This record gives sequence, structure tokens and C-alpha cells, in this order.
Amino acid sequence: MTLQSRRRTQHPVFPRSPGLRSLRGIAPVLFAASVLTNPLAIDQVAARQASPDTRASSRPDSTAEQKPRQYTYRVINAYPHDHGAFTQGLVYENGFLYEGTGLYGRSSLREVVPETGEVTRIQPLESRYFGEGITIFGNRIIQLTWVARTGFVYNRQTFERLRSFTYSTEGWGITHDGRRLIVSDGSPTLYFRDPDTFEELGRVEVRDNMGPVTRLNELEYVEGEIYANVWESDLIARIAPESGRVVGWIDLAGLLPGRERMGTDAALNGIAYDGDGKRLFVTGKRWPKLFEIEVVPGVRSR
Ligand SMILES: [Ca+2]
Repeated sequence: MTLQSRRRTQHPVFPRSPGLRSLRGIAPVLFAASVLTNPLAIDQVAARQASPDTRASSRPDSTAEQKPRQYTYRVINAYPHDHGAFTQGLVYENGFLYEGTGLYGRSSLREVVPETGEVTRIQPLESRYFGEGITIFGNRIIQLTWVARTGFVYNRQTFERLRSFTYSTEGWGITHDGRRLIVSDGSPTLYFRDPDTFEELGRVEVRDNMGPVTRLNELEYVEGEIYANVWESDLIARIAPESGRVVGWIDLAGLLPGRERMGTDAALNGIAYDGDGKRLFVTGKRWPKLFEIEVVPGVRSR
């Protein structure tokens, strides 16, 4: 969670407050200032200042600048969730949710009954590790840690820790596409890694029509797309894996009202997909609820 990434507090696609909306008027000034300090930003400025129609007609082959589709949500079910769980990773498998939690001294790997929130198995991490994303690959659960550059592999049934491995970035989110692990580190880059050796197989930069999308956090591979929570927002990016292009934004604003959020860090962070039942679950850090939602096209009225 670098200082640079912390500076971006709200994606411009979905400004949430009147105050943020009012900033739109000074955006050209900010972009101009960024050009003075970053010559590489010139292309981005040109893209942001051009109208969508102009971009479409002048650069018909450019998919990177097409505006992502906008989605909102419908709540199917709401279930209890341990509000002590600082959720950093969420996976659905065979009737259970598997959850990785964070914070030093409170990090864990959990098996949870979705409908009740009951924790049926828990494996604490040593207090020097800040747990991050998890994924299930075959019979193994893989868990990242934040800055220790160390990950762990567990037996899915027993939670026995089988081995550890190292990597060169921060660890944020992790999922897989059946062949490769897909890992985030809070930057706009997603890393593809070998599920056995954890060697990097490739990487892709995630961009929407406004440029690189930073703070990519918890991940879930859903029907050929990568879903990514954007840290400290209510947004999930729908990402085309091979190009990194954001093809859609899911706005989950209002899903858990502010009065039910326990602390300023109680961010949306947890996406799990039941591929057989076509169910999508989301929750957040210290959220008292877990939601099954349906993603629907459109913009939520405010
Ligand atoms: Ca996930």
C-alpha cells in the first residue's frame, strides 16, 4: 500500500459526493500540471480531453480507450459475516467459503459456512505476517502476505501448512484461471505465476479509458474475466485477462451503508464466485454481512 497508491482515493468514473463531483471542473488544470511533471502523461491527457465519439472515429483499433460498461447490483441474499474478520481473500469451494484475514497478530485462514457465517476451521498466521489474498488450486490453498514477500500453501481439507514460497512484490490479491495464478500488488500490474513453482510467467497492466488503474486488490476469476476490488472504493473492475483492459465497472456503493462500517478501513474487499451455482459473493473488511449479489447493467440512482 504505497504512498502513491494512497493518493488516489476515488476513481473518477464514479465520484460519490457532490464535493468530488465539483472537482471535475478543475480536472483539466490538474491534468495540465501532471504533464509538466510527467511527459509520459501527454498521451493520457489527449485521450481524456477527446470526446468519446472523436476517439472512436479517429482510433477505431484502440480498445484501451473505449469507455468501460457500467454495472450496478441487486442483492439476492445477505448473510452474517464475522465483523472481526479483516477480509483480504475470499473463495467459494464445495459449499464453503474460504477466507484469508489480515492485520498483524490477527491474520488467519478460515473455512466458513456461507449462510450462517460460522467459522468451521481456522488456522492463525504467526504474528509477524499480515495475511492477504487466498486462492484454491486443486487441493491446495495458497495464501499471500502483504510485505513479508512470503506465501503459504495448505492442504485444503486439513489446513496443514505444506510449504512456503517467496516473491518479489507486495502481496495483495490472488486468483487463478485454471492454468496460472493471477496476483495483484496494489499497482496497476497483474502478475501471472506458475501454480507449482510460483515463477512469473507474464504480467499485464490494467487500464481503463482514463489510464492505468492502481490499487487492484482482492481478485476473482469469473467466467473468463478477472474481477478486482479497487482498494478503498466501492468499485470492482472487470478486466480482460490478456489485454488488461477494464471492460466494465461494477459500482457497489450503498451495499453496506456507512453506519454499518466499522472504521475508515472497512473497505469492500472480498469476491468469491460459485461457478456451479453461478452465485457471486462479496464482503469487506470487518463487514458484519456477506452479500450474494447479481450484477446488472446500469448506473445506480443516487
Ligand atoms: Ca477472491
